[in-house]
Amino acid sequence: MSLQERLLSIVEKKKSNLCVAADFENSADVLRIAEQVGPHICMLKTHADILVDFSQEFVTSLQDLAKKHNFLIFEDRKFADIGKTVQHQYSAGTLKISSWADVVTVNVLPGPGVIQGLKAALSEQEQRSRGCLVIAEMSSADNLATADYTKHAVEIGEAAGDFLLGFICQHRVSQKPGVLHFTPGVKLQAGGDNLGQCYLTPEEIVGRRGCDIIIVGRGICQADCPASTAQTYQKVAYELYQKRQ
Ligand code: 5BU
Repeated sequence: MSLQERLLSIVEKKKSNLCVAADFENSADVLRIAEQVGPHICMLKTHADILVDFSQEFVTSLQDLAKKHNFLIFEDRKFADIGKTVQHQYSAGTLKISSWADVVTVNVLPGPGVIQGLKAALSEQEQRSRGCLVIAEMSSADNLATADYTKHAVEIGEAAGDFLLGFICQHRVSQKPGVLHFTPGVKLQAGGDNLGQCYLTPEEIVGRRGCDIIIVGRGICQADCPASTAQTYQKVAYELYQKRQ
């Protein structure tokens, strides 16, 4: 089963196109949220470089939760260097991301070599079970992803074959069959934070703009009850997604 097929089967089985962004400094908090929202998500997104106590034990516990609740692990690393450097950043260092993350994000500003660098870190078998999301657009105010940049990012992503799981974007950017659209900057109420983040609603993102997977961080993690809030996002987003199928 390809990674695309794996994700889509989780989406269908769990009736969830929700990815929760677990942005915490302590691994215990990431694990706690993963346990709470696990039944309601298709993916859990991490920023492992935020953690003050990253460890192999954390990775093992996260993988156990991913198995228990059936979700993919998505490290939002935003690789953005020459291929050779990215190859090492992906597989080596203290994080050894390629050993535990099913999915990673990549900025294609350096050109196609950045994706070749990621692939070079993996065996052929690993390449089939891992994938990348190319950042085609961002949710932050006044970002530099112009329409022209987005068009080129999509071309580079589409040329990556099966290693491309999809795009990070604010609207549907690719017509290629099987390519998925993942969108951060989502909250039940549109708005923003004080550092440039811009939020749109699931209705806008999934319903009108045709994106597939919503990525929600603070809207769920800072709620009084993350589990029931995740369930609300799950229900709203999946209904909109299903209506489109
Ligand atoms: P929030 O708490 O829902 O605002 O978190 C959004 C997450 O998505 C956070 O981890 C960001 O790093 C990530 N993100 C984003 O917000 N906007 C983007 O364009 C990209 C990633 Br790419």
